[in-house]
Amino acid sequence: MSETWWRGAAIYQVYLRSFADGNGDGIGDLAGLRSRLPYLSDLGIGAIWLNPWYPSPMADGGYDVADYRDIEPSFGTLAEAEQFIEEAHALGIRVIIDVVPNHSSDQSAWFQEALAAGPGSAARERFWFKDEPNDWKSIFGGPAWTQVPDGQWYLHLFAPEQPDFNWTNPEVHQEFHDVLRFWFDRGVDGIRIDSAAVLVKDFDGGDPEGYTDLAEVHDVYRSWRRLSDEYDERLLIGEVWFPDQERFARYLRPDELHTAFNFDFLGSPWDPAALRASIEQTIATHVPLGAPATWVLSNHDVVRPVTRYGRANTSWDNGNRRDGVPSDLELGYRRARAAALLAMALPGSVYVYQGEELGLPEVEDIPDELREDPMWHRSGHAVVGRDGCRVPLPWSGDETPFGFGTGNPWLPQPEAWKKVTVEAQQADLGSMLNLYRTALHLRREWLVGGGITWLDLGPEVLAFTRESGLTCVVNLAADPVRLPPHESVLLASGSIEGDELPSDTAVWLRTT
Ligand code: TEU
Ligand code: CA
Repeated sequence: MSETWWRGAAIYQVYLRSFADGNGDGIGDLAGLRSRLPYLSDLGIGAIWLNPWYPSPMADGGYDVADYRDIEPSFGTLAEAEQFIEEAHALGIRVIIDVVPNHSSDQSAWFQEALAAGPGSAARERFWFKDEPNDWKSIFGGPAWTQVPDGQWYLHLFAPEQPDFNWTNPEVHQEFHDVLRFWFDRGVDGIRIDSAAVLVKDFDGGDPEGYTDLAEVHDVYRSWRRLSDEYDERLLIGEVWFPDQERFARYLRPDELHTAFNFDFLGSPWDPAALRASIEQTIATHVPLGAPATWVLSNHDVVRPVTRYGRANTSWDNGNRRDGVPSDLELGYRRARAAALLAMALPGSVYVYQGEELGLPEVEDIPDELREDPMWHRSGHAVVGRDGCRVPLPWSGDETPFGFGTGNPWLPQPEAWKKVTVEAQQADLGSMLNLYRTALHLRREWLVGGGITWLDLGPEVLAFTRESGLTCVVNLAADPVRLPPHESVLLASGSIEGDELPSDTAVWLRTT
């Protein structure tokens, strides 16, 4: 099998409205991203995945797409997006965009047409309009149905501003084929498929989750794979949240998606047995399929690792975010550094969510009136939601907006972030940023291809060797552990004294 770029890539996730603001309106945009491409190139990443960049009323941070063939005006223009793709390519960086096939925006042309055309019309058949709703609940809280003035109800698994498409309608299939072509023709290298497992619905089975992983959803991805195979080296990556590895694996069959996010690893607690089990299970699932594993520690939906790993319960659970649960951030930071070296040493591709490389914690004190996440609003304020991992990045300087732009950022940045700006961290050899940068560069040289061989350094230590001769050791025990024989230390997440690796520390050793 040929080694395509995505098999071992380090993929950097850009949440555009919080990355860098080029025009001073407080919202990140393409101009800001383009101006920071040298930063990303220097960091050593191979690809960028951007969250949705389409015109959107932003009821769910852009996951309510009004037009799949254009760019959100506050982000820039289609011409700028094309320039960005070209500039990224010139730096050897691939571009992955987000496609949202489960739902659109209530402001999309199709949904507006459906509202106007009325019950029984062909336009309504592109969505799920019913005379009577069932008892399904929205993933963001509240009912999954909203009534329109003529009395019909439409389905939205997420916010009411996100009506679900009817995937039994061939027009919907055709539309998304056209959308994929539209972007592949513009040089996009990959598609991240949002909420990939919930497209197909079964209203008659009486199952309260009659939308999760229905057999027909695989037909959609088989046809997408045929389409992407007409192009050169394009990647399809699915957002598939499943504890069940067998069902997860079905998305990675050779005629379906190339990869899917490894949320099992993300959700694993900072515990040696749990992490080892997750790694082994991941590899066991992927190897027979010939699909590369992905290693993910964070994204725009989950509490930042520094905060997660400093809590008493270090696992991640979508249904219980533990917002506001106290965290020992110093401990969390140490562990997040070690976790980064672990994730980057494993075979497959690795995802880095913007700000992870700066060691940013979750921002937990956003004033309620500034919160935007529909999870917060739809849950009746019972769930704080995801704004805390979406705060605009600190780039430089001593006060907000910390070089993010010139205007007031759309979410406030903590004052303490003056210590963790890109500028401050660049000057500090021991910073998280320099750890990530060094690791990402070493990874290109040392960590391509092959599997892992476990070393036994006791039950509380994760240790494995890659075919290149790099050995990764992570100490999850309370006490230091003696390092195995090695030629040199390539990189460590904390200070090593003699041959002793301290608790919650990881090291990359050269062993041959
Ligand atoms: O997330 C899908 C999903 O199932 C989420 O609801 C997840 O369970 C939630 O964020 C809890 O952490 C995708 C996107 O990643 C997310 O940002 C969108 O809000 C959602 O789809 C709807 O498009
Ligand atoms: Ca802007």
